[in-house]
Amino acid sequence: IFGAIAMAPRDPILGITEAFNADTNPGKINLGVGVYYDDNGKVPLLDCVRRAESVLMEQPAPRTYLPIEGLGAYYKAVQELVFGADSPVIQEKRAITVQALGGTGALKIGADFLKRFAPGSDVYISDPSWENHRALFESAGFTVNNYTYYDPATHGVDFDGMLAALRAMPEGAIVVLHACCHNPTGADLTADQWGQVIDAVQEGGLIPFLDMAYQGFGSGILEDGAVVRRFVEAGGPLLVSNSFSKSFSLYGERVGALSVVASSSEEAARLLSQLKRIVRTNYSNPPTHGGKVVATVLSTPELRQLWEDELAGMRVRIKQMREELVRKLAEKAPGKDFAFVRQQVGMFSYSGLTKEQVGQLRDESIYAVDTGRICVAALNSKNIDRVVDAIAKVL
Ligand code: PLP
Ligand code: TYF
Repeated sequence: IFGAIAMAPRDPILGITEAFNADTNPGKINLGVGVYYDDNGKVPLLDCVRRAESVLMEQPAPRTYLPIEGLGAYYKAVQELVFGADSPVIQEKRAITVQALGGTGALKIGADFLKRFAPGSDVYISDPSWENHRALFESAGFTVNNYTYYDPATHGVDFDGMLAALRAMPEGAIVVLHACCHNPTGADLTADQWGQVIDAVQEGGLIPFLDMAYQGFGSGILEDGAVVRRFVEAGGPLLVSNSFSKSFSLYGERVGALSVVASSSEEAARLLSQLKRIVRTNYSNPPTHGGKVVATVLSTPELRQLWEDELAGMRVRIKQMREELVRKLAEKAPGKDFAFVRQQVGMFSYSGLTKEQVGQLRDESIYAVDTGRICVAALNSKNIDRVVDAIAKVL
């Protein structure tokens, strides 16, 4: 019965890591996967996480099942982070949040929920978007379309094109928007452009699904979350997936959440009951450790401050690497303008390198995505010169 099953395609990004791991060159550099590395090229274990874990170790607790929707202290802390502590949707009990298996798990619960209650809608994702968005919504049963987003000529957003695409979407369409730090391009909307997007979503009767995997990596925790609050103020249905994989450097613990905003507390209770049904039939209830760590950090003032400082440290280091990359490339590859890298935000940059050039970099054991996406957060003071020299050579 399994004899005719074909080999599935590899994940293009995680496949790069496989190739990187197999490379025996000690000088190899992985700019492929979206993971934050510190200046020593290591994935950090944040101090706030280490300290929260020792607090938890001092109070060993039995591992019973968590509630289906997750740890109460966790989803409450997530709501305050995502919507703002003084948000009316929290006070009015119109926001519901379920703990999820990372941002991916949150998207999947949201996708299954929408397929059940908006089965005729199509999903629209940015062109380009995170590789997994399309596959994930398709596997939930949706037809997935692209909306215009990136303009290779400016290395920024084709905003007129995006707005036209939003206005052409049928009523009830589900539009997936990157709340901040767009993956893969690094090109974000301005505050004014967000206002126009919100208007178009409202006027078109679209269902916005904000994916926030990088809160705190752009301009700050509050600044990056501002778009969520603006959507809330505008009213209407809203889904938000968020992830702590990057902001807590807790990739393997799978900590994220899905939040849904309802029009009343009574509607919220019904939505929560349906989300719980989806969770129950998928994995029953989420794991404890990551949720406890994040809840402990977010609800302990001292650890919370430490987290905010450590997150700011990651954000600032990425910005420094952008500056360095632009400055060094201007020296080594004069005549090629990389100033746009400074305008891009978050972990990634669409560098403009072609597939052939990415292939040539790989011959030097420098790994990037075929689309030219590089993870700026994988650059450091020790490897940047080698990267710059190699890019200058392939240009
Ligand atoms: N959404 C976007 C835009 C991402 O870049 C990522 C990357 O990791 C995710 C969701 C998934 O997050 P997680 O690793 O927490 O599942
Ligand atoms: O875009 C990235 O590199 C990160 C990590 O299937 C990632 O979001 C990549 C692919 C994938 C899961 C995570």
